[in-house]
Amino acid sequence: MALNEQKGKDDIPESQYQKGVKQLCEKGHLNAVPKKYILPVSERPTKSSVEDPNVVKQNLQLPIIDFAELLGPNRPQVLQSLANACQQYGFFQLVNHCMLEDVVRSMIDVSGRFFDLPLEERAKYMTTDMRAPVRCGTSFSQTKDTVLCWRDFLKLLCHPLPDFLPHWPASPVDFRKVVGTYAEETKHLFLVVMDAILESLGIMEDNILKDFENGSQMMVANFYPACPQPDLTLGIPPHSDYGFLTLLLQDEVEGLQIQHQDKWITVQPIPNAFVVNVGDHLEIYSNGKYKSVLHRVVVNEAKSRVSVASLHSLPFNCTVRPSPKLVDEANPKRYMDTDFRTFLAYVSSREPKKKDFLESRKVALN
Ligand SMILES: O=C(O)CCC(=O)C(=O)O
Repeated sequence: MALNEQKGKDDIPESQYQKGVKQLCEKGHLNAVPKKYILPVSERPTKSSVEDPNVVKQNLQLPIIDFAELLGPNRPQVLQSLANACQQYGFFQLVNHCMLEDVVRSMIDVSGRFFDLPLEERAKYMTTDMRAPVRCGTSFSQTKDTVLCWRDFLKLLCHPLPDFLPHWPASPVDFRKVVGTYAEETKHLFLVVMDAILESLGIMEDNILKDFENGSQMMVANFYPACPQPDLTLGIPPHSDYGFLTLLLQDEVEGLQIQHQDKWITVQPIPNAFVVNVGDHLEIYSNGKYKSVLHRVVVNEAKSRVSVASLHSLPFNCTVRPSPKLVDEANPKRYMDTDFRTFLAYVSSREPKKKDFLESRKVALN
C-alpha cells in the first residue's frame, strides 16, 4: 500500500523523512507531495509569468565564457566579459574548457549510480555533523528546515585528496577513482578561472592564488527525484554559496534558476559546460564589485535530475576580507572580516534563509 495512504498524508513518521526524499518516493509511490514538503504559498515556485510576474518564462542566456579564448590572444576582451558577467549576473557558463568530456560524463553518471544504491549503503554516510568528510543527507538544512526540500545530497570534502579519499564511499566500485579524478581536474580549472578573475579585478601580484592551491574544496552531488506536485515545493530554496567560486555540472534536465533583476530565470543546461557562480567570499573579497547571487532549484513531474557542485575557497582556517587593493576613500570597506568557523556557527544556529550570512557581514555605511 502507498505510504501516504497507509498513514494518512500528514502522518508519515519523522524518521522516514530523515532517510531522504528518494526513499520516500520509492516506499510511498507518492501521488501527492506530503505536507512536510509543502511551502507557504508566498515561497512556492510558480510556473509562468502569467501566474507570477516575478518569473520569466523564457530561459536566460547566461554570459558564455570560452575557456580556450581566455588563454589565447583575446584574453583582454574575455576578461572584460568575465568582469561584466560577475558584476551583472554573478553567473556565467564556461565552455570549451580543458576537462575531458568523459571525465564530466562519468562524474554525473557515478553520482546517479550512488543515489541508486540501496538505502542501507547510503545510510552509512548519513550524519548531521557539518564537519564530517562525507555527509549524505536530504533537504537544505536537514535538522533546521521547518519545510523540507525535495533533494537528497552527498557532500564530500576533497582537499587534500589523500586525506579524504579513504573516507569516501567505496561503492559504486569506481566511485573513488571517478570522483577523485574529477575533483582534481575541477580544482585545476578553478585555479585558472580564479587567476583570470583576479586579473579582471586588477589584482595581479596577490599571494592569494598560492593560498587557493591549498584552499578548501567541497563537492555536493545533488539528486532531485521527479515530484508529483512540483509547484508546491522546491529542490533547494533561494540561497547563495559561501565560497569564492562554485563550478556546477548539471545533467540535461533543467531546474536551476537564478535571481536576475528581481525575477527568477531558468538556466538552460548546455552539454559539457560548467555553470560558474560568484560566492559570498568573492563578493566580500571584491568589496562588493562582484555579486554572489541568489539561486534556487525547481523540480519537475517527469524526470529526476542530478547536479554536482564544486565549491572552492581559501583554506578553512583563513580569514576572508575585502582586498586592500579594492578599498580606498571612494570605496570604503563594505564587509567585515570573516572565516569558516563564523560561517558554520551562524548557519548552525538558525534556519538558513536566503543571503542572511552575507547580509550579516555587511558594514553599515552612511
Ligand atoms: O542543482 C543545482 O542546479 C544547484 C545546486 C546548488 O545550488 C547547490 O548545491 O548549492
